[in-house]
Amino acid sequence: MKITQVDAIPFAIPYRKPLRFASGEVHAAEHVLVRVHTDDGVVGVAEAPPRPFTYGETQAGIVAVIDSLFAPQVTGLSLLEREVAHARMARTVGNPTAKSAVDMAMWDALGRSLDVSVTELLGGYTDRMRVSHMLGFDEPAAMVAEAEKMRDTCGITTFKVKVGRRPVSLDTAVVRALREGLGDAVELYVDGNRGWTAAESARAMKEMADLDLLFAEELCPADDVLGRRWLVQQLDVPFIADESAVTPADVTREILGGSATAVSIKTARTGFTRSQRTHHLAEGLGLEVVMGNQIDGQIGTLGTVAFGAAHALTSHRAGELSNFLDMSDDLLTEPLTISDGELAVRPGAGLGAEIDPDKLRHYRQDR
Ligand code: MUC
Ligand code: MG
Repeated sequence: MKITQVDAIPFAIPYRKPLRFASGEVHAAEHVLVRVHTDDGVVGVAEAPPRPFTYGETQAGIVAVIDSLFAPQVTGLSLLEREVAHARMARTVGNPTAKSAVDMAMWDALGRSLDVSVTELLGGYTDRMRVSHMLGFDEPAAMVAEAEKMRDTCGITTFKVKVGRRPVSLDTAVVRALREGLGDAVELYVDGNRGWTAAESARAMKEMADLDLLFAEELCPADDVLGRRWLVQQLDVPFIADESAVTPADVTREILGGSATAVSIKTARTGFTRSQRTHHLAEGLGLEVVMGNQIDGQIGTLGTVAFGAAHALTSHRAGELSNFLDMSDDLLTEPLTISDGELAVRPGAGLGAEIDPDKLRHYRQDR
């Protein structure tokens, strides 16, 4: 189970339609496939999605930091020495999705070596999760039509609505149209990606007070320390810290400071090893957890559902597992499917991600 090689392969797959939100937009999945090879001939895989608008990483930067720093640091280690791998990678600040992809590929390789799934290795609580679908910026009618399509074709009944535009009525009108169009049976929550000020957020939440929202996420920047605390104290729904709470220390600071009351766990940025720490912290603090989406492809989504399904707390709420539906293709031999509003963990060893060699040849950008 010794690591002999780590590959970082850039690839690009266009989106059918761009996803737009307050901090940015995505037109193509320009991600990095990470492969960890062992001396037994096992290959673990994971996917790193560069999100410059959230973490400052780029596709070229992820390839470079893995090739030049992380690959040499983990080569020669056993798959069971993940703490050593993390201690070494931690010498480099930042680069959360690059570190996480190395971590998840190590877990995938470990699962394959032991012939057990990653979900079983992590906790084995269940084998599926309810799915929450993310609705990017558009006209109200188009966003309602997309939600109806997701409900009718995939059985999805939980929707995260991107907000954070100005004037706030642009977004509150969408949420109202969704509630009126889809009725009381669906769950709705909003994510501002720091687009509003605290005062705008408070006004918007008042306007939506009758719309039975489940959560509000990252409506204004955490750096507006007093404003955000003021906002969170007056809400009657949990306020999720997403991009403001990547590390357990960030979560502690946001929660104890009164600037958030729930947390989003994204395996794309904390892998499995560090997501475990956030999960345990959330359990200890009594926080709601939502398994978030870093606009993942199918390999990344397998990572999210593998972790989410592994524990009671992380599988309680619908997980954000459907962004890959907006991509025109993917790298897996067998595409993921969402039915009856659920996504199942792939049966079999590791994450169950089998890469189609023809697709990889077609979409990779390094040759
Ligand atoms: C989300 O939950 O915010 C958009 C930006 C980002 O960092 O993640 C996505 C989804
Ligand atoms: Mg978010």
